[in-house]
Amino acid sequence: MKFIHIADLHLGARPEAGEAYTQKRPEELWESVHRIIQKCNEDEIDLLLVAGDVFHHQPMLRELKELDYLFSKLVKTHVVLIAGNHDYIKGDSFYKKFQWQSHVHFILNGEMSKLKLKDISTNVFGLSYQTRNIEKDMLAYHEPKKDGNNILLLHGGEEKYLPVNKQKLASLNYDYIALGHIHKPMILAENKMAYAGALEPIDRNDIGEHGYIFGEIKNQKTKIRFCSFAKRSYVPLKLEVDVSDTAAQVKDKLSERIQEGGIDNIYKVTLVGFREADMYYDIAAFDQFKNIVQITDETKPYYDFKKIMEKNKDNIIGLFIKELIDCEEGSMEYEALYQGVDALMTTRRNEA
Ligand SMILES: [Mn+2]
Repeated sequence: MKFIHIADLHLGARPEAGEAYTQKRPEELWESVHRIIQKCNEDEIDLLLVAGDVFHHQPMLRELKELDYLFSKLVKTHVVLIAGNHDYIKGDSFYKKFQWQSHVHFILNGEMSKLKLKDISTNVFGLSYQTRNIEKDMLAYHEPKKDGNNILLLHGGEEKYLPVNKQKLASLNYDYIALGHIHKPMILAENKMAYAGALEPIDRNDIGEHGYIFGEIKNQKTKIRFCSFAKRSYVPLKLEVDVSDTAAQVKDKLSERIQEGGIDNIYKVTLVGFREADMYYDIAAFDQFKNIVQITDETKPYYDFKKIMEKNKDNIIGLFIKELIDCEEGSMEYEALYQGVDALMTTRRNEA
């Protein structure tokens, strides 16, 4: 039995993705689901698990129709979905009465339920959020009966979002536990329990790779692995600036690094290192590919203490440096020297 486990599709979300991509991003979330469906067909997947937060908000009826249409392209794959905290089954939720195609199974129940898929001899256990939060651990931790493959589908696992005892969970005799809610993909128990992570990163904090979990249960043994699949990633990029760099040089260095990392990705840039004390960067101009969502300048002005001391023999700056210049680089005294000179030089620059 081959399965693909995805989670946190957040359809309907509008992730910030830089000037270049923000507009297309909502549609890309849908395209990714479409690509997963093609993948299911190519790899002859038996079961597609969707571990909650299918939609970013209460789904509209037309959105459910769109999704059901995409699922109609599946050739042999069953789909099992649950609602998470974002798309919980509100009183008037369209989820309640929606008629999915026969191979699409939405577990609407707020209590743990069992869905039997006879033709692939697999049971999927799960529940859907009926409210924005689930404060209590709702799991009974009873072992499923061994009448086929048993899979547990859950959304949450942290305070206010279905807190569960993960160790206890992993010790139960499920063949696989498919988790959603945490956007970072994480295998919590080898070949047993995993967060698929958001299929596509949804905001700038969803850094790193995103995709799905592929799994296979064969002779009562489960094997899983994470597969990278997202169209774009949020990439943290630390750029070391050299004291001899001009602003244009820094800009070129940054462009090079972004091209290496792929211009399709979205960047969170931090400039570090030392710059000339009177160097000025027009940070906005550094966003050449319009794919930077954050740029932080943590560079520090460089001071040649000896030179400054000699030029300031007769004033407080010179005297201050003289006091501390023999200290070891990296020591507390050195830090005091740097901070002191920086404060004095900044004051002087501002007065000039
Ligand atoms: Mn969630």
